[in-house]
Amino acid sequence: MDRKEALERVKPHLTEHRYVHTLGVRDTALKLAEKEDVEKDKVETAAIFHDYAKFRSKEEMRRIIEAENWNEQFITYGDELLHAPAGAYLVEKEVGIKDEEILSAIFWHTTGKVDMSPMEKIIFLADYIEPNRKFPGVEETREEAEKDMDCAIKMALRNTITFLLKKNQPVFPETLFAYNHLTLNTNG
Ligand code: DGI
Ligand code: FE
Ligand code: FE
Repeated sequence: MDRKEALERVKPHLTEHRYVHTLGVRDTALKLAEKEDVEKDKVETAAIFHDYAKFRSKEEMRRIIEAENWNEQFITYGDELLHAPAGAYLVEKEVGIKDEEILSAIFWHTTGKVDMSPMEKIIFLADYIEPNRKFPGVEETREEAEKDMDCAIKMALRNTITFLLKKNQPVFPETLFAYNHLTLNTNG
């Protein structure tokens, strides 16, 4: 599928705001990909479809996660988590994308995980730092992303965990594991 078709496929599923965000993730992911050993076409496809399920009903997304026997913590740790695994499923079934690297990058884009592949890292980080993102700490993370992708991911995870703690929300275990792992294994 070429870029134009991919954008046409995703657009009806998103609001204007979310579509603009998606274009930002696409541009940022391609920039991050320049320094990594990854297939640029695949990075672009993963970025374009990463929020494909964002506006599906929670019931539909929960049903998918249950039926696939995926970690039930995706259901119990907060509704914002649903669209990542549900998105990987729907992109495969409805759009016909079968590439495991792409699907996995979509699956983990919200929570992150330990030992992410270059593709997973790029999508996770691009989602956090794309130019339309405005939250506190994002500028620092953007600057770090130009120097050291792992350190930037660690900062993004730390910011997200801090945000969740302030709002009295639970933190998905894999997010904490990813943060710990990077804190123990990166400098800066
Ligand atoms: O879909 P986007 O808005 O582009 O971004 P996203 O997929 O990273 O989702 C962001 C939301 O997900 C935000 O409300 C915080 C939430 N989130 C991220 N990591 C965790 C989390 N929520 C919980 N409960 N636990 C997490 O580890
Ligand atoms: Fe998302
Ligand atoms: Fe996103």
